[in-house]
Amino acid sequence: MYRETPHPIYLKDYRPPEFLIDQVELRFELDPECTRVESRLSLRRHPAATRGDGHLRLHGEQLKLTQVAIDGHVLTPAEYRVDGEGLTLHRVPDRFTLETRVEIHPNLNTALEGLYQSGDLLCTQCEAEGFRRITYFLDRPDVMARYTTTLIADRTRFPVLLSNGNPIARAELPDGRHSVTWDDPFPKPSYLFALVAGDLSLIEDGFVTASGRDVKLQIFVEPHNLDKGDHAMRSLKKAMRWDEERFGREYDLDIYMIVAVSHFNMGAMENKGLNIFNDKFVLARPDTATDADFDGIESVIAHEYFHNWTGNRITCRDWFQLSLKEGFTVYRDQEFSSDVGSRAVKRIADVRTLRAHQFPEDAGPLAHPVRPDSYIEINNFYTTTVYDKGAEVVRMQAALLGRETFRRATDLYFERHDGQAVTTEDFVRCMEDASGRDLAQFRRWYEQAGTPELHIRGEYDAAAGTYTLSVRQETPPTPGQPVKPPFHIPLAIGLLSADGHDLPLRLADESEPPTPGTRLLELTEPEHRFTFTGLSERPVPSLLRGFSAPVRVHDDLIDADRMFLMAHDSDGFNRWDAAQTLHERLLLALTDDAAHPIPEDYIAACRRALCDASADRALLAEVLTLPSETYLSDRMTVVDVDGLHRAHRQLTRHIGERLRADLLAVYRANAETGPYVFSPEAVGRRALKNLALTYLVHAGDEEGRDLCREQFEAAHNMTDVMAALRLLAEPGGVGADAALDAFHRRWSGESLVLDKWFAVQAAAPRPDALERVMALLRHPDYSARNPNRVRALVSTFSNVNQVRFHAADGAGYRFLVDRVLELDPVNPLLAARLLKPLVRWRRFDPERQSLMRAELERVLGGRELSSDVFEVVSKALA
Ligand code: 0A1
Ligand code: ZN
Repeated sequence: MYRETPHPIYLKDYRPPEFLIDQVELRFELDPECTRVESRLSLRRHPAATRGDGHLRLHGEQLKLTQVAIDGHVLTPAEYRVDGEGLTLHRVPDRFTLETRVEIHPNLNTALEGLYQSGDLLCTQCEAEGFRRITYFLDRPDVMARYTTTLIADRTRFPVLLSNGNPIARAELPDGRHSVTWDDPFPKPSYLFALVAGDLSLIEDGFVTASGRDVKLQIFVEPHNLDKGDHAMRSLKKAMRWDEERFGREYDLDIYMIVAVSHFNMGAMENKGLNIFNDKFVLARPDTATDADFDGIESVIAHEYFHNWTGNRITCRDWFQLSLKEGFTVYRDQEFSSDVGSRAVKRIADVRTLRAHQFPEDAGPLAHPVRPDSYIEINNFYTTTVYDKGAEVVRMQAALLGRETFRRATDLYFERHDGQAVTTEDFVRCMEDASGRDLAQFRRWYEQAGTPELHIRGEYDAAAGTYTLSVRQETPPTPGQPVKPPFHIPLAIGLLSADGHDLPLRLADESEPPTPGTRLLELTEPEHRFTFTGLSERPVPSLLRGFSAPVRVHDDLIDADRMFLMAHDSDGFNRWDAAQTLHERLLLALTDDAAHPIPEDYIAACRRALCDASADRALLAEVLTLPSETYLSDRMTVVDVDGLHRAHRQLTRHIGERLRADLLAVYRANAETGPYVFSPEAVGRRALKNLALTYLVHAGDEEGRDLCREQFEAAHNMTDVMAALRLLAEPGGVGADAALDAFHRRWSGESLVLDKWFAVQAAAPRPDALERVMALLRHPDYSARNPNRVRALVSTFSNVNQVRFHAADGAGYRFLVDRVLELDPVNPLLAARLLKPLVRWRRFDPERQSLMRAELERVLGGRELSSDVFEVVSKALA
């Protein structure tokens, strides 16, 4: 909490640390009320450091220091100084041992950073700056040390004691306590430190690495969750094998541990050898978790595992380089999911996320480059830009280099930088050195914020047999970056013949006959013209295939072209994208004018897609899913909240009515028969079936409603149950309360399922949604201390239920700010994240703007704020 304006930290001020730490010995006497931490650090002056004032400053927050000694001599208070940010030691030798003793209070740690209590467990979260809440340290990622950690705790309450690396000693102590000592042979930054203590059950398996080493795999869960860890274990083994095959990366320790905890601010954390997970990304059983949950587990397990090389073995020099590990690791987990599932469907899901979250961020007051150049609170920079746009930036380099060269470049990166803390610049240099390419201009993707816009026009010259694409790029200004020189953009395209086949793409000056298919054009100038020759008919262009760059495209295609692409494009992603654009244009037209005609050929195209028996069902479900109201709102200059909601309903109902017979047939053809299987095929079937059900129920179809109730009651699996419950909870849903009550009774002991119960009510756009949400705040199962529960209720309402959150009277805004103010002293990271939907305030009509703005000002006024919340609100209002 601060009183004065907090200061930003700038990349340009980066200096190497004055001291390095080689060895860390930690000893914890664990107790929820008061834990004693003794640390012994071997420090030496950095050989390259400029000689400063001779003092050493260590980070430390909320620590009670009881003793400090240098080389065995206990210091007097005159020899050091403690303030709110750390410990300063006056005039220290060039090489010495520092011993400190502190006390901390895990049970009072509601921020969930540092050492905290989650249920009956004790666990840590140190990224980004949590380690300084455990002991005094140089808590920055470019200080890499070897750790030996001894944990001492009551044997009955805390039978399992875990930390990074390998266990090297155990002892039973006479006072009912026991101790375990862990040694991590790999030097690591403090943000990768972890410990866990508690009564945990174990799921154990093994993995033999490519070079024949045995690795013990352990997943620790609370005893009642022992039957929900199999999918996580399967996913882990798949990820380990894939990383060997695709990136040549082997696991390096003898043991790999995952612990599932119920109180966690984010998804999971890649601590060396001891990943700590939000239990939402570990626990799954077909009756408790949906296909989306199974998917999420597979990719988060993979993500954390992949961090062992991209993050841990090679880490970030400073937090401005966060995307070095996050962008690359997201790219790796996306590629993993594409390889084990369907590439097009995965790409669609990732682009949906990017467009729904990253594009708005990049166009709003919190826009920042993939490698930011300043921050107030680093917790606010775990953003979709750093993660998802960062992954796109890696993906573009992979595309520019080509598969084999990119693999050589990543091999070089792993070899050159193993054991180091490096920068995104080091990464790009490896791409250059392995390929011989000049990526000077490409580096702007790391430096410039904002989403480039491509304006593309096509011109067919029948006489010459040529087709010319004119491409112009421009990038709107973002805070602090008014003018942007052009980006280096890989633009993948294809040209389709009238019968729907890929044509050869031969540029005017080329002699080699190219093979038909996709071609990668490179944009470097503000404008380009590409002329393709040898075309005897006007082709239909398929632009930005596979979403080859994170840009917005404005083209001159007509609806008939899009329907053609929707039916014929060899690029699955672009088939989907053509459909999305059609849906979007129609929805926006209906928003402006409810009487806008819904074209027959559009309905026919939807029917064709629905009945395409040969296509991947998951892809069809994506093609036929309308863009969300939140996404559509980003496509309007001034968001028309009510108009969008009405148009969305209107089109959904219309499709449901017009395609009724086909929808019923598709529903029946894809009905669940045997036991639940998590396979791309089965997931696709459920997705298409539940989409069909959604259209039918929205159309008020009696048969559809019966099927919905039957599906809810049959309770084959949580995917189907939730799909049905979501529809029952809609406005006008008959028997909603009975269904919700039954669901609650059935699942009262399962926290993650109860989150779904809260979320489904928060998302339902009933007129009384806010009242229900407010009543749920008082429900005995609600807890502001559990981030998953807060997200289920509060974030779902404010992010998903657009029409009710943005109610014209401003009650939704008031509700959200009340929650933020309540939560800020408890968990600032979470409070700052909750604020996100208000940051877009300038996109709304004047009345809503002033209501949203007033609420943001209410946050700023009055009481003390965390730096997390302060940064978001002050930037939102700037
Ligand atoms: N590095 C983790 C994400 C993470 C970041 C911060 C946390 O606590 C403040 C926790 C997790 C990942 O990318 O998976
Ligand atoms: Zn990550």
